[in-house]
Amino acid sequence: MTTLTATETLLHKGSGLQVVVGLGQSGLSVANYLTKQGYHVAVTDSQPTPALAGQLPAAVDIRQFGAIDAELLQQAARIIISPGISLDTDAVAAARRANIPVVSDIQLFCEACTVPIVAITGSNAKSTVTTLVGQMAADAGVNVGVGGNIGVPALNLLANPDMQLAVLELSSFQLETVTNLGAQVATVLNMSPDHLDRHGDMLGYHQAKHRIFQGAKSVVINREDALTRPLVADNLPRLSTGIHAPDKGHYGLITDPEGQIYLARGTERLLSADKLQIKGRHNLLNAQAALALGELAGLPLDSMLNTLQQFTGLEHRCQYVATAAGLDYFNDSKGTNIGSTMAAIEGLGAVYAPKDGKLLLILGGQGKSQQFGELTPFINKYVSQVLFIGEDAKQIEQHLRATKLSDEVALHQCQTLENAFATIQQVTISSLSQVQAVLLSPACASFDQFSGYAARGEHFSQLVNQLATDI
Ligand code: UMA
Ligand code: ADP
Repeated sequence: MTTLTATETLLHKGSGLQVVVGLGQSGLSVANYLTKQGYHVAVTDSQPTPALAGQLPAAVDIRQFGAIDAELLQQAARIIISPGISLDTDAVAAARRANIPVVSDIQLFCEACTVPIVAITGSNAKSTVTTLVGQMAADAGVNVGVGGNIGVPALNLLANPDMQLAVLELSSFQLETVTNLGAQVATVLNMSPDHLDRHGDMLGYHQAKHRIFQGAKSVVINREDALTRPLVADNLPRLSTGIHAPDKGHYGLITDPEGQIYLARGTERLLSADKLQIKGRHNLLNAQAALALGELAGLPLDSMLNTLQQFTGLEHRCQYVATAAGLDYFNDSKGTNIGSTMAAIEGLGAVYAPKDGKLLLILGGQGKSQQFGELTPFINKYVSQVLFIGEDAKQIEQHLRATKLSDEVALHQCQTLENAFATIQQVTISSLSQVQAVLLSPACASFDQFSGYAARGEHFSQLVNQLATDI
């Protein structure tokens, strides 16, 4: 971070009250950053005693907890809103009506960042691709900062004065208040319904995601998903990814006459798919996206291909847990929307189908206004048992029943993961059961029953491991 002159500090102090709304990880990073810059900072949060309040810098002298303080917001020169808080929240909406600017921590970051930014969003695969690009850069000897929605607030990256490249995972929540991000390379990896309860509809969600392209110097798009293409700035350098053989210079897949699949750039075969430790067609797309982003950020191809072969994937994403009583158990707790669950069913289903095996799928939690009937074709093809848990379980069952669900798929209401495990034992005991694998890929948020997807995945893995040791 550049050191401020006394004049700059004075200017910041005189530029009015900066109100931080929400004191989670990003709110704390903003309070730290702005107080160091000499701004007058206030913080407000709905919780009476936010857990991070004790870590606030002493210079933050206005702390309004227990409700988002509408009067405080009206006194703001600028509001910095946390991603988890909707712009429609009454106090925030009133401040916007009063023409008070509302930005996210990402806006402060891009205004202060002097190194190139690789900006990554999408409905799914953000963390996987962000981690891969970050690792590719580090392996190529670049001093890289990796942050954003992935769990490290972006502003914290500025503490590294030697950073040469910033790789940011960005959510639609973070992007909806960002203007002119100016990334070296930006991508929307894929688009499927998610967070519709917050954005209203697909259009609102799409508009928020596409703010990532504002001011971008180059872009990566997914040829199979028209919603990933920027609507403006058509003349920018762009690379594309896809499941078919690519045009010259672009990324794709080439299948040889023996059926062997290769990651390819134009006609050049880069790497045989079986050299990757991450599996499934969706991961071949993720690998391509990372290569394309890396290329546009100036990373060397050979080094990127080495990184790809070492990468074992992230926890809670189609992760094999154990085999118990002849069933393979997979934890895809990060499958929190229908797009990710489709990818998981298709990816794993294609592994068991040639062995006449079917999947048992555990679905449910908070449904975020999605249309679960879109899962039906995937369930009909690869799944014989669906177990429902969580708050929206009944509604999800209704959605599936309202579509052309095959009579061969059995549905069970279980409420909790514990009950689901009892049901698994009942329904798979028969020698007629075709189930060979159990997949937790809930297509829902977990907050009705867990502190987050990681806690849900860990609980699932504990239940599996208990089962494996009991047998
Ligand atoms: N709060 C209120 N009023 C409200 C809602 C929340 O005051 O109506 C307060 C809470 O009391 C809490 C604070 O806001 O004190 C939490 O803020 P936050 O929900 O924005 O969470 P942060 O801790 O700041 O974490 C955020 C991202 N969280 C969300 O977008 C929900 C983290 O992404 C991100 O890693 C972090 O910033 C650093 O950039 C998490 C996430 O779940 C992983 N993201 C969603 C997703 O991936 O689907 C978008
Ligand atoms: P995000 O950060 O966008 O949530 P993750 O990399 O954490 O993405 O993966 C989230 C979920 O999406 C996991 O269930 C994972 O298996 C699934 N997934 C990964 N890549 C893809 C893809 N290309 N398309 C659809 N789903 C995917």
